[in-house]
Amino acid sequence: MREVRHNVGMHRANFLFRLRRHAVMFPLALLPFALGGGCSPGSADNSTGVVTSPVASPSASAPTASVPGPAFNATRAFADLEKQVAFGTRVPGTEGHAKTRDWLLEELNKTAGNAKRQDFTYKVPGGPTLSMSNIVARFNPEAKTQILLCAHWDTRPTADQEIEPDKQNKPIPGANDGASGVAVLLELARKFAAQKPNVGVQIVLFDGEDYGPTGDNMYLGAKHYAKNPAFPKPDYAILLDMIGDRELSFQREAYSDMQAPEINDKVWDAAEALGRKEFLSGVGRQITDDHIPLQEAGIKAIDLIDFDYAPWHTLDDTPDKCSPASLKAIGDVVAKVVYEEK
Ligand code: 1BN
Ligand code: ZN
Repeated sequence: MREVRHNVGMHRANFLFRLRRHAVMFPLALLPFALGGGCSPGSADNSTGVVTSPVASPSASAPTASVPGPAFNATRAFADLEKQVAFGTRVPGTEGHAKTRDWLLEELNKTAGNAKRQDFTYKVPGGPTLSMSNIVARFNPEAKTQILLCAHWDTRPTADQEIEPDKQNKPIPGANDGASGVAVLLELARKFAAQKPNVGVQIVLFDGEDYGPTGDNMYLGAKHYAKNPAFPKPDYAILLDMIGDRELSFQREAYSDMQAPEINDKVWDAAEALGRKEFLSGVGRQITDDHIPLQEAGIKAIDLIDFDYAPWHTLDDTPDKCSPASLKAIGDVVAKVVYEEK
């Protein structure tokens, strides 16, 4: 069994040790709830307002070949990834952080129309008190079924996986680790605004996920949200983290599969129906992430994460390591799950 918890000393060579392609079984009792530690372009039928995106389905077991709703615009999503990186590093207390926060609020207001900042502070042990903000917005508040979609928007202050000591204290660009999940959610919000799903969608962009250096000072926005939810308890939550890798492929995250296997099933079934080969069978590593505080608050929560990413927590986590196709793979699968809920 492999567990991935934050470890400043974890060497990149160690990180690159790839065991993740193998399925691993985890006994439920071992769930550690302690936080210390090829799609063609879409076609539009303007008479009905319904737009579908045909998807190539190479798998023989792929009966469904369309994604409900307007086409996921991968070019626009990737531009949103690049825009976040262009703001600079999104470390709490920096100019890039404040500018990105304001832009996220503005962008989500264009689609949901009700975006809000959920401000909170975090006192760094022996250091300053930092101002942080989760950004929240929702679609269909009146719907009975509610789904929470989330990602973190902050970036790590220290490139602790760099080999050269001089680089280890510098902040990471966070193209994949930070900007990718947010980019997908901003584009999904445009879809939901253009064609309403049957269910309610709560979008929460968490701050302070990657502050660190250890688990005690990470997942800060998710911990705050779990104690101070802006919206009623959702039926389930899907977290997107590090899903922009241009070589995207990942298994079910292990803690997700222990606490909410049926939600993983929904996602992997949608991926299979779309012929999405990025979604591998089997269960991978245990990764502590923003879904854990949600799980601890009693919300069924899964993390879609491709942790097999060589530039993780280095200065090389830049847009060229990511791709529009990867954002679309995730966006299409999550859209299918959301639009097919009743
Ligand atoms: C994900 C992206 N995480 C940090 N940046 C959470 C994590 C923490 C993943 C420790 C692996 C180890
Ligand atoms: Zn990180």
